[in-house]
Amino acid sequence: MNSERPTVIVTRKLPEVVETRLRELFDAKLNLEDKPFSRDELIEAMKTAHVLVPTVTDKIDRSVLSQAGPNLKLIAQFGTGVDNIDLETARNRSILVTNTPGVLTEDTADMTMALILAVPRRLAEGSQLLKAENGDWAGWSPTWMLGHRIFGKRLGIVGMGRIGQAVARRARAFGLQVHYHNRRRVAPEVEQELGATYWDSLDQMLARMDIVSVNCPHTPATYHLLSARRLALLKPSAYIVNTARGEVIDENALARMIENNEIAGAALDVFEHEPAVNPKLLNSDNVVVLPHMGSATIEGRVDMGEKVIINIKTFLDGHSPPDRVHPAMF
Ligand code: 8YV
Repeated sequence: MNSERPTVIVTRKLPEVVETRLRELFDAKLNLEDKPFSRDELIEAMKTAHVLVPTVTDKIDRSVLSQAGPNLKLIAQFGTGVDNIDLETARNRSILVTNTPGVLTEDTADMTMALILAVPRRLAEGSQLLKAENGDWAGWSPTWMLGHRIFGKRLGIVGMGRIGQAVARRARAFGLQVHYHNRRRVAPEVEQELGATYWDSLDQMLARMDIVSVNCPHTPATYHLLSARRLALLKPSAYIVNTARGEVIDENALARMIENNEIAGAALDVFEHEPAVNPKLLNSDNVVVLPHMGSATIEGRVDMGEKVIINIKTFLDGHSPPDRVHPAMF
């Protein structure tokens, strides 16, 4: 170990340009094979690092944090969501937590829009069918593969933060009517720009939407926000899209509703017990599933890495890092 430079332990493989820079700046311990850390490996890293760079797949709970060594002063999360970290315990142990907000907003909103289109217009089904025909497609028919129109439908956005607003902007261009529920109503000029209607009552909004998009963070307050009771308020013709966190939806309840045709479909990029996915969701034609790809662009991942580096660098230089996470915000 180079004792002059702080030890920065990175739990997953990052884009090469990010790893190169981390190596230049710090005594960086990288995970070139990208094998997820076991709990013991994570604890070992917490004991030796000055800075830990974890991501969504690392569960940094109270008991892991309680074994952190005296050197660990910063957890610089590679990602915006920090629901894998016990923020209260980190604060009590004077360990600062930073994240990477902003740089993955547009990519995640693009993926959300793609999923809003995917199920009503049967994108995945059509592609699968054609590939299965293996060149023997019988040809077009006026009544084959009919889906549902997007234009003019009501989209209910749950969580009108950066990503929710970026989704609303796209949805408007597709002729969707934008509705939203948020802890706080957004500024009137933002509502006006987005043509968005605010619903104080999530229950009432859910009951009236054609498509619901989940775009809020997972926090203790949003865990199972879309509970079995709330999901039952949806119209049987409604679709649900989730690019936020699986835990916001009661996944078992949703899977049951899909199985019983109590909802028209779902498009899910995230799951409650990742990497496990409820098999009922995998076996349904009207569910599109993606393996947590919302921010998966090379540009986005490089920008996230750059943010991680800036957060570490400013902190180690004795300044306040730009993306500090305050437990009260979550
Ligand atoms: C990332 C995300 O892929 O940043 C987030 O919160 O959900 C994703 O877009 C991943 O979670 C990085 O931690």
